[in-house]
Amino acid sequence: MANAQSIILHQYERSPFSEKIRLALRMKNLAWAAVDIPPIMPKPDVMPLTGGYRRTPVMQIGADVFCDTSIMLLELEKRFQLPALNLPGHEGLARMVGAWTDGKWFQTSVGVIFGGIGDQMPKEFIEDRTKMSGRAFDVDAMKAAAPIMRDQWRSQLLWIEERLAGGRLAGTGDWLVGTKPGLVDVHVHMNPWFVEKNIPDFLEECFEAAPLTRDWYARLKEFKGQAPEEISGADAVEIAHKAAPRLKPASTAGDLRDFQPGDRVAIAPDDYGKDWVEGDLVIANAERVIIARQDERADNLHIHFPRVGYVLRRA
Ligand SMILES: N[C@@H](CCC(=O)N[C@@H](CS)C(=O)NCC(=O)O)C(=O)O
Repeated sequence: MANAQSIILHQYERSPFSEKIRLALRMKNLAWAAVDIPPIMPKPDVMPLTGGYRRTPVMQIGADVFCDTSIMLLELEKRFQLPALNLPGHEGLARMVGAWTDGKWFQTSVGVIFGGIGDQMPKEFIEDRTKMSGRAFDVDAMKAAAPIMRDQWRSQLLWIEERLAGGRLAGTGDWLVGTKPGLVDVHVHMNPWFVEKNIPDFLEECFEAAPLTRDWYARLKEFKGQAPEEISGADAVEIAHKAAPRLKPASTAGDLRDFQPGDRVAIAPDDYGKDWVEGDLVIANAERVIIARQDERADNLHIHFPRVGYVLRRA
């Protein structure tokens, strides 16, 4: 039974960012619990845990809540060191690659996919994504741009082919960095997976020009991992309620903006889904921000965000 030590992933099947974490969990062969959450608002059993952050996935361990896949990967590597994904050669580079896979390449995938199947999406989904991004989720415009997006998408896939060919030529291994798969592979896997789930023929067409990438992608599928324990959102909130956040000395040492522990602050993504989460600052450093919050249902929580990609301000 899931408890205060369990990794709980609040996610849904078709979410590519959730798949990124699921792949990391499979590669690390970790036990985990899954809460199936709605792909659109409202998310009544997520909000008590995140204080307003609405994006998917959210990871929870007891009363510690992790918003954004980049902080989730960091935490998984810290808490569960073996087998490591932050292998020699991946340090730093993984996050640089992640900024591209989660940013530009992901936006290209969105263009390709919704330019292809956007008119099958329910009205509620389109309204939700318009609200989340702050601009029209314009399926007709995406349809018109789809041919351009497709060539942009394949060109980015060919960067992977080039990397794999380089590794092969140098004899340094057939993963993106070296002889074992690690965090860089985890980041890159997400976009081909997202396309495969929605328009598999297009992925196959791109693989024709990228045979090493096809092979690399197939090898990543061989990680079977563990099937998650399915739990309800209400159970997850209850687990948080019964747990306490992991003790960490409050610190803002070296902060460039002079934030102090205990400051009342608010934090939000800088790109989309810009919902402010308010709380008391516990830690702010170059890597992460932790804020403490109290919720009626979940009680005391520490909510973790990466520093990059999030705006921190005094509330
Ligand atoms: N930078 C975020 C991006 C997450 C993201 O964009 N997730 C998509 C789904 S895969 C999302 O939140 N869509 C709206 C929703 O699920 O409510 C992360 O790495 O976690």
